[in-house]
This record gives sequence, structure tokens and C-alpha cells, in this order.
Amino acid sequence: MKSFFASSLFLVWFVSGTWAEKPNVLFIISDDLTYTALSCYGNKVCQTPNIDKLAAEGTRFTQAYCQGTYCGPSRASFMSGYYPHATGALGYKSPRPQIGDRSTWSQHFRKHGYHAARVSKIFHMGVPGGIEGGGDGADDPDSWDEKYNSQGPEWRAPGDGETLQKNPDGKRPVVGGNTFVVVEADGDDLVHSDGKTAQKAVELIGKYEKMKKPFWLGVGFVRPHVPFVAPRKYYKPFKPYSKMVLPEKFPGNWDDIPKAGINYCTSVNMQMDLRKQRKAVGGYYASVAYLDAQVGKVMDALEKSGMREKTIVIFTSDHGFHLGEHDFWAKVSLRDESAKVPLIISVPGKKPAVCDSFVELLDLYPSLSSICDLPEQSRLQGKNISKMLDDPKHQIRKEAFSVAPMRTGFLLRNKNWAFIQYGEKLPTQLKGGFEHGRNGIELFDMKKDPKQFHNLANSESHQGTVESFRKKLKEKLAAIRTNDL
Ligand SMILES: [Ca+2]
Repeated sequence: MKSFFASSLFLVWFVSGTWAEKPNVLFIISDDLTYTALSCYGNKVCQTPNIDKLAAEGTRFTQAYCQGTYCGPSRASFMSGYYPHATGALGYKSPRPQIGDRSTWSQHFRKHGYHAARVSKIFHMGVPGGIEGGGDGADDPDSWDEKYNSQGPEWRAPGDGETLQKNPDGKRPVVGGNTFVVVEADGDDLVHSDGKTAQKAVELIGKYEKMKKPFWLGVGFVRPHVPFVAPRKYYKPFKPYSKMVLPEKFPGNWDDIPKAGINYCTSVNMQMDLRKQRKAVGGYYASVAYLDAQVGKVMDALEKSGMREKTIVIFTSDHGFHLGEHDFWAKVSLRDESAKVPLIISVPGKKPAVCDSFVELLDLYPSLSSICDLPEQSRLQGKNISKMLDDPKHQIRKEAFSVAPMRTGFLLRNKNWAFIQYGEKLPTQLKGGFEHGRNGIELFDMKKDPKQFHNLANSESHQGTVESFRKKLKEKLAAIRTNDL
């Protein structure tokens, strides 16, 4: 009778809003994944059944934004709980010197009875260089009880490779670095870093079944970050590449974009013709399909372990990516394709939902602490969005805020507008960083112009809106920087 009672309790883990025991946290993060590439966010070509399944089980956020539009600052921000401009963690280093003895997200869980582990990239790691080397990158050792790296061949993987970027005559060999390269690779999933990451995560989940403590497990995949490398089978749906449809282009699209708003990667400066552009999209999608399969392996292991009902699962990316919109490619841009992220939070016992309220990745730390009944961390800059998981109509933020530190650009995004301003002077401690003299403003009516084709910043009838956003941005920056860090 006693054991029957115990197993009933086990099955009814989450009863009327309180946990019988602390739930586990499984945090799965992709690298450079734009929401536009996922079928649960509406993509009709790239199918992501495993991520879609998770979305159907949890709350899918349609207005989630990263706080830095490339790896280093975004990851330092959501792990530390501070905006990039608050800590000054704008580059590719650990935020530890700036946060001193304050706890990171996983460290806070560690200090309150959790076993915290990471597999591969949670804080910044260089891709592909750092993955080829298999090192820790800009990691924070105090955040983990256990950590694993997943070395992989990246662009050196055997197979059919092509360098798409700055290769007009086709003579450039397959190269490393932050370069658009596609490799249709020989062999199976385990040849590559993400296959090894999934395998290690599956092994850890098996090990944690018998553990007395709850876990906070971070699983960091590096695809679809360039190089686009995946086993051949993942390319099949996207070949021939000539059938890939590119985003709408029109002459004069750049005419109303300030110089600072032209992304650092474009079809022009990358010298990619239409064939190469289509292949870039196909290669990216194949990497997403490969990533999705690895997510499926981790979720299968969790389900088979019997721990799904006591594990909160989060899926997201550090920032988005352009796939040819406005002839822009890659990240850094503050437009939606780059600054918005996919975000799914699945809490057992809660009803699946789609939530259109604005949230920031910075909100994960305080929200998960709240859901798991951990003590509140004072002075974190994120907000507790956990009520949205019970009521998807609930709103906490009127707008989301993101920065492109490399271009000293700032985004304020609400349901009607996207306001982007460049050239705000950086705080003194950052001099010598990325500061430069460029400036400019972009304002987009997101209801009438969701693809952000018409910059209204110079339109006379919109000067009131521009002024109110300028004021709002000034206040936001002042609030962030005077946070007594
Ligand atoms: Ca990234």
C-alpha cells in the first residue's frame, strides 16, 4: 500500500500549482537559429517535427527577444541576469568579472539543491574554431557541477563542401571561421558536435534518473551557426537548391536605411549570386533539420526516463539570423529576423498555449527561479513572466529591448512599432570597444509593414512617435546603467 501511494504521488507530480518535489530544468539552446526557419513558427519548407512537438506541449512565445544580437553578449546576458550594457559584457568573454560573487542562472539553482550541468555551448564558444578545438570557450566554471564539450570537425568534415562567401570564381577552397560554407557530410549524426552533444545529454539523463537531487541541465547545440554542416540525408528535402525561394527583393530597398542599418553581411559584400543565396538557405535548413533531430533524441530520452512529468523544458536560441531579407545575411541586425528568438517553455501540468506577450531572454532566470520556488535574486534585470504560463494573455512588458553592441545600435519593439537607433554614446568603460561615429534611426510600423520595408524615421507625420521612442530609449539606458552594478 505504501509503495502504491508513493508511486501515485510520483505520477501526480504537479498538483494545483505546487510541486511535490522540485522539478528538473532542461534548457536546450540552439545557436543562430531564426524563428522563421521553424515549422511551428510557420515555415512551410523546413520541417522541425521534434521542436514542433515540444511547442505543442508547452507555451510558444511569438514575441521573445534576445538582449544582444550575437552569441557572446546574448549568452552572458541571460546567464548572468543583466543587460549587456549593464555589465559591459559586450564581447566574447565570461560575465564573471562584472557580476563578481553574484550567482549566474544555473549557479543559483546549484546553490539551492540542484545539480547543474552543461553539455557544449551555453556561455560563448567560438564556432567553428572553438568546437574544432573542443575547449571550454568563455565558460564560467562556478555555474556547473559537471560540464562536457563536444569536439567536432565542422567545415573539415569529409563530404561535398562549397564556400559560398566571397568566392565569385568558385576557386576558393572550403574554409573555416565565421564563413558561409555548406558541407553535405559523409557519415552519420555522431560525426558532428551536435550528435555528440545529444548523445552526452541522453547519457546524463539516464544517470540522473537515479540521482537524489533535481537537475538543471543545459544542452547547447551549435547548428545552424555557420558552417552549415550536416549528414547528407538532411539535405534531401532542400535539393535541388534552385527550388529554394528567396525573400522578396525590390530595387531601392536600401535607399531609406541608414548606413549603420545595412547589416555587416549582405549579398553584395559576400558576393553571393542567386544560386549561392538559394544554396545558403538550403544549407541553413539542412542544419536546422539536423538540429531538430538531435532535440528529438534528447526529448525521447527524457520521456523514456519517466522524468518528463517532473521536468520543465525550455527551447530557444541565442539570437536570430537573416536568410536574405533585404539582402541581409547572418546576425547582428536589429530587425525581427535577427533580434527575435524562438522560445518554448513546457511546464508539466500547464495547458499548451501560444503567447503573444513581449518577453526577453533575460526573463528566463527570474521566471524559472519563481516556478521552481527558489529564493528571489535581488537586482536581476529580467522580469518574472511565469504567470504567462497560466494565462497567455498576461502581459508584463510593454516592449522588448535588444542591443547590437558591435554597431552601438538599440531596439525598442512593441506591438505597433520597431524603433532602432544607432550611435548612442557608449558608457566610458567601454571606450576602445566597438564605438564608432555612425548613427541613424529606423522606425517601422509593424502592423502595416511587418517585413520592415519602409523606414518612417524621416516621415514628418511620425516625428512625434520618433521623439517619444528617443525619450524612452534614453530612460531605458539610464535605468539599466544605474542599476548599482
Ligand atoms: Ca549565436
